[in-house]
Amino acid sequence: MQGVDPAWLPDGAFRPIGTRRTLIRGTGPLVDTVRGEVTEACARFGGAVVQDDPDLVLELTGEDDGGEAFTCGRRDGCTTVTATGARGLLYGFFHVVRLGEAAFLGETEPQHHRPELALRMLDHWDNVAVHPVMGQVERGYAGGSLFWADGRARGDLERVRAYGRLLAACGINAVAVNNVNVHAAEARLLTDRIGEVADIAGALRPYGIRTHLSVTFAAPVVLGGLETADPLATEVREWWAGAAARVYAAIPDFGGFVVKADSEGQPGPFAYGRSHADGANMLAAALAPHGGTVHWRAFVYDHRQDWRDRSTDRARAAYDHFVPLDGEFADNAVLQVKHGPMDFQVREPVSPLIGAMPGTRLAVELQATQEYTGQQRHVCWLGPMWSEVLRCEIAEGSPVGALARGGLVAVSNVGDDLFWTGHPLAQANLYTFGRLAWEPGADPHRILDEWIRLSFGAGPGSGPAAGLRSILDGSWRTYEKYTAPLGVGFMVQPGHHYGPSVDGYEYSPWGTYHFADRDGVGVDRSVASGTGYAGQYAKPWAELYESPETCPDELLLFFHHVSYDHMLKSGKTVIQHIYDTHFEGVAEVEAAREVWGSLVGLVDPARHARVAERFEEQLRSAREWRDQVNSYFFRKSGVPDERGRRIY
Ligand code: GCV
Repeated sequence: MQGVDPAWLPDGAFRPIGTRRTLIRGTGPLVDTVRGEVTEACARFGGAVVQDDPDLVLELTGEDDGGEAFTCGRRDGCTTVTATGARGLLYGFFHVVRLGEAAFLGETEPQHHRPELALRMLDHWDNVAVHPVMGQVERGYAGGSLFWADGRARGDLERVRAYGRLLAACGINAVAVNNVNVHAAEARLLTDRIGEVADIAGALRPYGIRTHLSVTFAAPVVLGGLETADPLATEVREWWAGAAARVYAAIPDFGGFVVKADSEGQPGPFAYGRSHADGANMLAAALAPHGGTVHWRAFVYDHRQDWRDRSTDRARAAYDHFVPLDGEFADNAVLQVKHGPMDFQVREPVSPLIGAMPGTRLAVELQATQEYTGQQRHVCWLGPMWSEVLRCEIAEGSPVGALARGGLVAVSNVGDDLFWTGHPLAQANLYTFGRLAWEPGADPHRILDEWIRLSFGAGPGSGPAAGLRSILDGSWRTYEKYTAPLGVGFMVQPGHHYGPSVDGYEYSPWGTYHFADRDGVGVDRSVASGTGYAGQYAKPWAELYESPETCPDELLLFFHHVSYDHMLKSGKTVIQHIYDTHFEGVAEVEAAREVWGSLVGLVDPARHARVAERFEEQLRSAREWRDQVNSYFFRKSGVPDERGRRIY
C-alpha cells in the first residue's frame, strides 16, 4: 500500500474528526469499521473515542435493520449522526468526513439522507487469467486487476480493502468482480473456485460492499457436464439451484449474478429457442431462496451484420429484443441497460428502452472506464454527460434516475495502478459516479468541487482548485469536439478503440457506420425514410428526433444523413462545424495543459508528473484526431475551411 494515492481519502480529510471527542454507540461489524476509522484518526490527530462529553456522536439506534439512511445535525456544540442500519452509520460517518470542519460549526437542524437508488454497483471487466487479446482487464486502462493476479485471487487483499473503503466513501455498495465475457478459467469462479471470490468478498464486506459474480449461461454444460443449458430443462434448473446454494454457503451476503447472454459471442437462451425472460428467470429462481438478484444485460445485437445491409440498425436492437418481454421478468431479475443505444460513445441519445419497460426493474449501465472517451490518457470528466442522462425525462415525467429502479451500474475504471485509475484525474469519474448513484439529480459540478476539495485539499478559489475545475469542467465537451462529430460516433481504430480511424468500422460487421460520401454524412434513423429507430421513443422525443429541423445539433448525425452544407441551429454548416470544433478542441487541450503546468508546486510532484505526461499524449492524439477528421471530410466534400486553416 505504500505509495498508493489516497485519492479522496487523504489523511487530512480525517483531521476534523481526528481532533475531536467521538462517542460511538452500537455493535456489529460495520460499527466496528466506523470505530476503527475514528480510533485511527484520533491516534493520528490527538482526539479520542469517549463515553461522555462528545463533540460527535455516531449512533446505531437499536437493532441493525439493514438500512442505508442516516440523519445528521448539530446542536449545543455536538454533531450527531444517527442511523437505524449499520450501513447508514458508515455512510453518515463518511458524510462527516466530506463536510470536514463545516460539520463542527454552528447549529444545524437534523437532516435526513437516503440513497435514491438501492443498488450502486461497479462492474469490473477483470479476467482472472490474462486474456491473449483483451489482457487482464478488458478495456482497462489502469494497470492490472485489483482482484486477480498470476491466474488467481491476490493473496494480499489489503488493497482490495482500501478500495472498498474508497467506494463506501462515495456511496457505492456493490461490486461485480469479473468480466461479463466469461472465459474458461473465470467460469469456474462459480463452482470450485468460489473460495477465491469469498476471500475478495471478505475484504470488501467491512465497508458494506456486496460481491457479485459474472457467470456464463453455458455453465451447466461447461462446468456441470450436462448436455444442455436450456433454461426450461429440469436438470438445468436444478444444476443452477445447487450452484447458487453452494455460492451462498461460501458467501452468505452474496449479491447475485451478472449475465451477458447472446451478445458478442457469449452463449444464451436463443440457442434453445427460449427468450431472454426464460433465461433470466431461471437464474432468478436459483437465486431467490437466498435473496440474490440476477443482472441480465440488454446489450444484445447482431455483431455479424453485413455492412451493405441498410435496413439493420444496431441502435434498434435492445428495444426490439426486450420491449416485447416487459412484465415477464421475475422480481429479482434486473435488466441492465446501457445508457445509450450503441456503446458508450461520447454522445448518444438516451436508450429508448429505458422509458419503455414500466413492468421491469431496470438498471442503467454507464462506463467509467473510458473505452471511447480517451482511455484514461485523455482528461474527460463524464459527470455532465451522466447527469444529462439521469435527468432526461425519457418517459413522461420520469427521469432516467428514477426509472433505474434496479440500480445504477458503471463499468469500473480502476486497476492496480498506484493512482487507481491510471490518469489521476480519472478518479473524478469514479467519485462522481458514486455520488450520482446516491442522488441522480445532484449537480455534478458540486460533486466535482467536493472531489477536488477532498483530493487536493483546497477550497474553491484557492490552491489548485480553480485550475483543476477549469481543466475538468468542460473536458467532456472538449473531447467531443476533436473526435467523431455531431453524435455520429465511433471513427476509432478497430479492436483497441484508441485514436482516430474515420473508416475504421465503416465496412465491418459491427453495425457502427457513418455513411459519409461526397455529399453528406450521418445515419438516417427517421421513421419517414430511415431505419425507424426514432419511432422507438415516446413523445416528445420521437417527434423531436424525427426531423433534422428539430433534432438537436449534437445528435444530428446520429439521427439523420444530411448534406455538408446543411445549416445547424448554431448558424454554421455541418462541414464548417466539423472544422471549427476540431480546431477548437485541440486549442482547449493546449490551454488545459498550460493550466496543469501552472499547478506545479500546488500538487504533489508524483501526481503532477503523471498528469503532465498524460497531457502530452492527449495533445498528440487530439491533433491526430483533428487532422484525420478534418482531412477526411475536406477530401470527401471538397469544401474548404472558410477560415483557411491548414487541412491536409
Ligand atoms: C465486455 C463493448 C466493448 C466490449 C465489452 C462490451 C460489453 O463492445 O468493446 O469489450 O465486452 O461492450 O459491454 O459487453
